[in-house]
Amino acid sequence: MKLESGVAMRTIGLEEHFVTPELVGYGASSASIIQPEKWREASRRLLDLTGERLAEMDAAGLDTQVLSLNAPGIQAESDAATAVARAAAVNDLLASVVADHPGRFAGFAALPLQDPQAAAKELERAVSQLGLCGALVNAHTQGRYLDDPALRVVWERAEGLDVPLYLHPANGVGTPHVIEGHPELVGPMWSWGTETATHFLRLVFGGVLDDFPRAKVLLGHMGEGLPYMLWRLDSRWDYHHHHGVELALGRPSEYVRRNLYITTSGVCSAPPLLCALLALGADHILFGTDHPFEDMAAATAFLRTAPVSEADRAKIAHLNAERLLGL
Ligand code: GRE
Ligand code: ZN
Repeated sequence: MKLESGVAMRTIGLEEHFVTPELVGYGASSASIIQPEKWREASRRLLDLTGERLAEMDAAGLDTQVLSLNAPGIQAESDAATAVARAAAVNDLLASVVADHPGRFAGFAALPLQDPQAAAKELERAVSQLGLCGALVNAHTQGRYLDDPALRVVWERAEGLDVPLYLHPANGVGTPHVIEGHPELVGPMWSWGTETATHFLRLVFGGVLDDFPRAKVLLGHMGEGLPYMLWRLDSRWDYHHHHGVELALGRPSEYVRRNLYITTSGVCSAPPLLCALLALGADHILFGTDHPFEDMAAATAFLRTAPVSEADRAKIAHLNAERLLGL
């Protein structure tokens, strides 16, 4: 994108969704929570990979999209063998799109977590052979979150390959009692954020980040509220019953600062960005647009004009992504 000064700054978006004709059915749960005409439009744009999308990227000044399958994606498949086959196929497709458009696209793999060993192998193949730069996981997989002991093998592989796992929201299992009778609270406006922040906290309190201290976790939507909560997490952890849980680092905020990287996806607002900068530091904040659910040009305009230093803007726009994803 072009800065106010006229200087060009490479810009990389990390939450940039797509879907394929074979996999559109998995999006049914998202379809039910969006206004029908908005969903029709989003569905059309999700299916476009290199037409209108590239033109929109050019217009918005977005150089590179790190593509990911739209939520809930492969996670919604109930048959493990089908999940394994479809994840491999969609990762192959991603690799070919990336190869055909040098510099314009990178990709996060889809993982068939229904079969943990196969998911670990697919992550290895996606990174080592296909050149993808990590994986994106949409909330639970058939009720299982990433702190499940069976999924340690996936963290072991991610840590070994030094690639991040991006935890993206999706509908939870069932409806929390507090939300019952309020379906308008289900979705990206509210429940997805608490669901996904909680997913990260399961990794902290479930011991994943003690077992894999070099694991790198990405959250979108400015960290799903976590940067705002650090002091309170620590103060109340020091006060309340631990139920036998021990944290090697002592306090929950230590894991957020060490293992968490966040993106600006879907949040074009200075106060939460400044909070995240103060809470996590500029090295842990990356750019994302949440295409096609948010306006790409509005996202780059926000990045271009956000009240941060030019050094921090460069980290958020591209330097952190280049380092974290090896771009
Ligand atoms: C998103 O990724 O943010 C998203 C969806 C589906 C509907 C709305 C939305 O995946 O914001
Ligand atoms: Zn998204």
